[in-house]
Amino acid sequence: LWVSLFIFVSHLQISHIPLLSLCLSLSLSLSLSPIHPSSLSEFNESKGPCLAFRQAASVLKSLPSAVHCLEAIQGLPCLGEHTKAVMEEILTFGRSFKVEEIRCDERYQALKLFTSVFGVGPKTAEKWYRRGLRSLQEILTEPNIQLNRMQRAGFLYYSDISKAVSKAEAKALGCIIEETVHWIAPDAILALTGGFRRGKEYGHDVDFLLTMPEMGKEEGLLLHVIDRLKDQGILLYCEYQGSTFDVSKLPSCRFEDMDCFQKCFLILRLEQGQVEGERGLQRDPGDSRGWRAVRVDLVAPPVDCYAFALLGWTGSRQFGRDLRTFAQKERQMLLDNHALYDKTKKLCLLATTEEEIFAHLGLEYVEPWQRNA
Ligand code: 8DG
Ligand code: MN
Ligand code: MN
Repeated sequence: LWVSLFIFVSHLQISHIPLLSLCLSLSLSLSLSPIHPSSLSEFNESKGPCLAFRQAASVLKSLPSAVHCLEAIQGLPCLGEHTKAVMEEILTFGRSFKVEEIRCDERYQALKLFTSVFGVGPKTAEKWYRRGLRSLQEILTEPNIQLNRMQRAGFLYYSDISKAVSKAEAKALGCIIEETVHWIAPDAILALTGGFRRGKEYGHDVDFLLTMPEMGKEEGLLLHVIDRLKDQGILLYCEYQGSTFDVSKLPSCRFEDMDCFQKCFLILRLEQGQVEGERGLQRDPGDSRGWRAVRVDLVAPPVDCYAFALLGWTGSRQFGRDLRTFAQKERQMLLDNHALYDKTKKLCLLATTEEEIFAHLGLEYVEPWQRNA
């Protein structure tokens, strides 16, 4: 959401104001405030303001040139009254006062800060805010606060994992994961997913999908990989989730990007010497450690779901959302990370590649780099 709102305003090409935080505040504030009935009508169907802003950002992002006046966006879809009001303010005054007001809001600032910690979601952030806590230091020194394991790791590696991961760092991690996976199972199938598969220069983590060519063989793989990373001394944190996959529950009607695959959320230690272009370099003069902590996600679907999982985990979130909506509304099909179900034919359509999924949907293949909606 934040990124898309940033994109939304950045397409107005006004660079002298702190656009990112401006957008963050408006989006978060709107997402947290109860939706007034009158504002509901501004947004198609039951989508909240958050989703509406994301869609608006996506539309503006796809335009061939910058928007300099509101007339230029006439007739475009997904641009509601709220979006237009923000755009108008920015085009007229160079900034949005409503957004600035929210940006200065104490609650907004605290929630934004707290949720920036790995393992802290909106509920925990809200709880801490209600207890009068306002800074990370206060959280750490408050005796009555019990952090879970994930949050402790989040605080411990806070400065590293809140720094963007570069393409070179993602590549270096890709080599480590590939070596580890193939050392365990030479025939394992491994793919980079997430933002880096879409060609992004920076990301908040690095995502991978792994499976085995033979059904069921993937089951012990992920735990082996985790053990091997531990043996190499590079596993700083691991949150493992076993598979909750139940074939009898297909087709899924969840209609979101959650899935039941075996997965793990890791924090790995990446040596600077392993990153191309950074050999012998010291990224931060005050930092002589020579390594950084990086967030890595590994997902291990069974091979018959591989193409669907690849499509889902490649994202972007907005692209996935739009594709699922298209499947349902235009094709009467249910698409998720596991399968594609044809409601008319009452059967699951098989696919071993993403190309086949697009073909089932009657769409031309969309390359990963074109999925940055
Ligand atoms: P970033 O890391 O560069 O910030 O962006 P990203 O790579 O696009 O986002 P991500 O949060 O790492 O997630 C990668 C994609 O995976 C994203 O488009 C949404 C999708 N996805 C699923 N299921 C799940 C899930 O359970 N958790 C997360 N975090 N992402 C999921 O399909
Ligand atoms: Mn990612
Ligand atoms: Mn991820």
